[in-house]
Amino acid sequence: MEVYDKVRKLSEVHGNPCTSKITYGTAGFRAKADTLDHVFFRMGLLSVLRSKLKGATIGLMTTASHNPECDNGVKLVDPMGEMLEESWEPLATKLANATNDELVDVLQEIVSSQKIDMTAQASVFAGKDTRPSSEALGNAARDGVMALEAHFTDFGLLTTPQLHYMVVCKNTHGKYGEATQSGYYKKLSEAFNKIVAENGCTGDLIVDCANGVGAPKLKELAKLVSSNLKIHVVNDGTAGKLNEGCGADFVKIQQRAPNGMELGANKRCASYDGDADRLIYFTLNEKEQFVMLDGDKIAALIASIFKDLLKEAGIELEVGVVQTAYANGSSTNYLRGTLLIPVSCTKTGVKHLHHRAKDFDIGVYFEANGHGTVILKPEAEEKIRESAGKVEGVKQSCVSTLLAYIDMINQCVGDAMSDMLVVEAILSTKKWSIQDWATMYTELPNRQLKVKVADRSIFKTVNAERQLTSPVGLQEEIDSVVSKYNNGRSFVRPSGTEDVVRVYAESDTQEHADGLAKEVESLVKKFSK
Ligand code: NG1
Ligand code: ZN
Repeated sequence: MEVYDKVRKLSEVHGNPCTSKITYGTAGFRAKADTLDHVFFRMGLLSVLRSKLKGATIGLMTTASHNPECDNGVKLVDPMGEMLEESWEPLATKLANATNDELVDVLQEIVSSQKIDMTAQASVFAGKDTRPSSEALGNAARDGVMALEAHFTDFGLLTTPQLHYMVVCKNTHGKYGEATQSGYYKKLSEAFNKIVAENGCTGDLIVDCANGVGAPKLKELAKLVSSNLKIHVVNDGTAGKLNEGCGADFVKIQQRAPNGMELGANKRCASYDGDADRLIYFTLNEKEQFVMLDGDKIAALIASIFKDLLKEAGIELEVGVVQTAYANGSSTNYLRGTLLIPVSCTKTGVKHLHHRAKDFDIGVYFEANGHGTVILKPEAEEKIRESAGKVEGVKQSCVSTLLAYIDMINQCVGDAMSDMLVVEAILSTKKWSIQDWATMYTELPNRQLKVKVADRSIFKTVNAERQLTSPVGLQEEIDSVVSKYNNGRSFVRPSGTEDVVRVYAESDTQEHADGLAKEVESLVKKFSK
């Protein structure tokens, strides 16, 4: 049977009910799970076209990250572990929304506009999170891949960053590592153990896995680092619901501990999100107050260790940090003013941060919500590797520590497990408690709100999403409200993943940050009518 006939036949099984339009956004497609069957089938098809075009393996991840359990989503991973190239997002949207009758025409249109050789080989790697709907949706994607007669490798349950890792390992023919789960755990744990064994056991760490896929995966990793770090997994999916009252997003937004966790002064606690690509730390201080260490603080910790190690090793490379507008103002000031590290600001969405981080020899990028990693220019990595054979003594040990950090980092994408080991290793080398880390700088109190509006597309932003150009007149009113607050800063942007407008506000006290957020929320409502 001709492949397009196969597509037609299977598209009857995975038909588009044409009840709503869906858009490929920052996090791929995300919606209620029971509306997505045809979308998954079609993303299976699209991943094959992309694979044929690139002559490389493409990743397909089934997850809706921190969204509620009833949602699901799909995103494609490009050959070097990056998010799907932006120019393909409209193609994905068009294919997902085509009627059943239009499907093959749209597919052929993509083949001809992208000049895809349909006789080329194709391979797709798939992974999924623990949502009840993930299995069936993953199978719909598999049907799409099979319809176009491509090679399909199903890894089953994986964290999002693990899938990115597998794709890169495969496409670099093992140079980045072995494309297996055991290869992943081995690479990370060996690097961690190497650094930490010299400094002694770092004690206990309690990790809330959001009742998601991070739980079984972290339990595997924990076994391999147990002599140097005691990891206790809570919210492991055996009792609670995914992302309900737990997980990195809950902790960050609610600014409080997740369910199922007992805090204590100086006790190290952390939360992952539902697909384990975000990481947030928290603890209680001596006054029993909740203290959160978010993506900004993780970035500051990692950037500082890289800067120190490079200096001690006598290697000249520039370390820079990339943030978004959600970064706390104190973190930006601390990085620039105290650590003397350059900071760039981009639009929300990791693909923007990842791209900008390439401007630096060593680019540390994190969203405040705990999603981020470190990337090195190949020349920078080479320079560090080369210096290993040329220096001695303390310098030599700094270079070998740097190389261990490089092995521990998942350069493909933000990775909660990898970032967590990096943080733990740094605390161990610096002999810092979580409280020492927390006092690197003090955050300005802040508040994030979601506002439901009739049409969020009327909100248009510029200047890395820090200012609005539409609705006309709203920005001026926000500016005027902000000017009344000490250290006030606030901005408004439409969410790319939820049907809401987000308001962010910070000021000198929590009361003021809350007040500013409320005032801006009222303005948003006023201009949405
Ligand atoms: P939106 O919904 O566009 O704000 C959220 C996060 C992003 C990013 C994406 C993808 C915030 C404020 N926004 O995007 O940083 O992580 O989800 O999951 O945290
Ligand atoms: Zn996530």
